[in-house]
Amino acid sequence: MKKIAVINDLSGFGKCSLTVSLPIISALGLECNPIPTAILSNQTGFDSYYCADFTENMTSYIDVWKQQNVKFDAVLTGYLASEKQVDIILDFIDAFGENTLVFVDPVMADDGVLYDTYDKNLCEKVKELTKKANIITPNLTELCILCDADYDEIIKEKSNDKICKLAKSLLTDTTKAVIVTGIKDDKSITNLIAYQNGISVIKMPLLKGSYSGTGDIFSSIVCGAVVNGKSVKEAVELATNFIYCSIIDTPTELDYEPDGVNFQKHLEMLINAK
Ligand code: PXL
Repeated sequence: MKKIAVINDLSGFGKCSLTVSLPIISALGLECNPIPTAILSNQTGFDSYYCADFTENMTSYIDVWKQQNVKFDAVLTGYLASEKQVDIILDFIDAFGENTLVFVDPVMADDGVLYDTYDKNLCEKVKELTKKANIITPNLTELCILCDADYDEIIKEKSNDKICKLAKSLLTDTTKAVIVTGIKDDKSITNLIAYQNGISVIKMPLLKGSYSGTGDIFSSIVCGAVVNGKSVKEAVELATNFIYCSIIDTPTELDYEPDGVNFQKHLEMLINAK
């Protein structure tokens, strides 16, 4: 069975990070091998949380995998708890990275605001990590951080051309696709894929509110579907549809739903996509 090493946190509530990667990657018929970056009572968007940083344990954990000679078809990274974790991940990619696709979700911020445990220095390290990635999946805020662009200006201008230029500026010989998520206008939400030789635009009707974990669901589906042989565009279409159906299934009165989306009954969509 193909394997994906997922380096992300384990949050008890919030339907995000490893608690979504495990069922989603499994539903896609793949083995999800987790490396926790932190263990939290719940994700940091709740009023309070407890976070146990796993940095000091990660190397011993990975060393055992090195001795076991395992191979991965892909590595997917997400939420990081310290700058040192980037060095640990870079070493992991060097050790396991031959013929392994590297997906970096540069988790740092959303809606123009950094997540609670992120600061400028950690963002600089995330930038370093994205340079090793074959595919990156920033939301619009994270794209602006990666490109040193002004988020407020980008939101005001609402220019897909400008967003596209920023995304293309991150393409390299290593980074073959930049997928920018969550570009909103009055009626729709767009995911834009920038490749060396063009772009693809995947649109969905805009639904009210924002939800924890949708970025993690997105990166898990895109990574798993690409490992299963789908094109990046097909993978993004699958992820976009899955999230749309899951949000519709999540009744909330809140502008921001920290408990995430009810994705469970839609896993069938992923099982059948194999
Ligand atoms: O989904 C992003 C994310 C992942 N993990 C943790 C978070 C967040 C966003 O707030 O707090 C712990």
